[in-house]
Amino acid sequence: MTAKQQAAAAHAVDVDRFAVEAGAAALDQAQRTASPIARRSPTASTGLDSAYATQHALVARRTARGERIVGVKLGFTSRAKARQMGVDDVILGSLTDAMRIDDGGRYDPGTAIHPRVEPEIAYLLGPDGEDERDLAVGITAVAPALEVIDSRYRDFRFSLDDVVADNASAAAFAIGPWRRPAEAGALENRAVSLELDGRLAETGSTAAILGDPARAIAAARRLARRHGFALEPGMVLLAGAATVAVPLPRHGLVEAEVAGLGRVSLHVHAEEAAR
Ligand code: OOG
Ligand code: MG
Repeated sequence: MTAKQQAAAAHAVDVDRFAVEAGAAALDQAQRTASPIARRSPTASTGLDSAYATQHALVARRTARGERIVGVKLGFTSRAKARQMGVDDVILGSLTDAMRIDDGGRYDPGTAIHPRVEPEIAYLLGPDGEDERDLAVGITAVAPALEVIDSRYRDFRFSLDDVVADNASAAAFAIGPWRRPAEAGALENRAVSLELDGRLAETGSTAAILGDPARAIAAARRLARRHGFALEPGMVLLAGAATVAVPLPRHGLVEAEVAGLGRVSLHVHAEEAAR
């Protein structure tokens, strides 16, 4: 069995497949047409198991179209973010190659409904480690990152189940230069800034991410085991936002800096001809 099949087998949960597929189809359509939908109907099967099953079915639609899963993202590892969105639990979503923007590359906001951006830390996963007391175990590199999130729900409002089903609002991400963990040093309290066209939009600290972003690694492994994600060496882990998310402008330069780690940027530019 591949790691992926193992994760799926270990994770066979009893959910209403009809509700799961219907939810995934609606979210998929909302993302592809950049048109928001109402939150999941009150008659949809609810609960975290059903929400993760819906997310997996949603991502399976993308992989069936040729996208490849290249990593995972954590959501709500920062209290400020959780408070901003009115939820109180850490969640996991999948990242695909189609969501990846090169550092300094272009993002077309016209592909999203109401995109927001947030500064993050990215980890590159190595083989799973044995010693869980070592927070950074199984990590081969670390980098500053930008995440673009876009809820497929109207007004960017959702419950925890809703946002899990919606693949944790994942839309796009850019990763700055990778550094070896030993070279990067301890990351538990580094200044983080988010700039829009050179103007400071948000400042924060990596401490906002679970007190130390290295804790995100164990959190991701735990959620992955519990909810049927396969984590493989070479995958990216976005540890979660270090500040609240800010609305993405229609045009301009977005940059994040993590003190002593580096910078990452993306250019927001609408593809007028395509709209
Ligand atoms: C969910 C995604 C949260 C983070 O870094 O906390 C997230 C949302 O806020 O829509 O990506
Ligand atoms: Mg995020």
